[in-house]
Amino acid sequence: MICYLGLGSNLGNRTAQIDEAVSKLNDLNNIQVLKISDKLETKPAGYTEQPDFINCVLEIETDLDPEILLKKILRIEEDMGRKHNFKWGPRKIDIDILFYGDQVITSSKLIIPHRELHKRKFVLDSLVELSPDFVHPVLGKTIRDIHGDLCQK
Ligand code: PH2
Ligand code: MG
Ligand code: MG
Repeated sequence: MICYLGLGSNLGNRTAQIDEAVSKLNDLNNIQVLKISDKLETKPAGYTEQPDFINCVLEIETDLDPEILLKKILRIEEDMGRKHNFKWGPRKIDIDILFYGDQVITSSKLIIPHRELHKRKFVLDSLVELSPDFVHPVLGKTIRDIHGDLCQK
């Protein structure tokens, strides 16, 4: 399955932590990192009283089920010293599943596609670089069009 992951960091050595997360993901047996977007420095969205982020998006190939993929991701976030203090607060590393192929998943643990991605320029700027023709399975629009809509607002 082709999946897209959003990575972000706004505490500590942000770029090094993004790189470390990419290699930890790629080191897992069932994940191959296929593409890495440019790393962008971005202003915090949502809760704005926190440092700027470094963000990027990965395209990966995996045969892990979404719940297992999530467990592996949470394990990497924990290993890298992320403290789950408060929603949308500062963090050393955040790894979000943006898309899991064209699957739509709404469980108590997992919502895919990521709920906020179509509103977040920092995600769409990187997604459009990797995969402009990818169709959002809920909105039925390409990343190019969603990005274009957001930039016009
Ligand atoms: N993540 C958030 C909240 N706000 N803003 C930016 N620029 N980048 C992020 O990764 C980010 C954010 C919650 O996960
Ligand atoms: Mg996030
Ligand atoms: Mg997260």
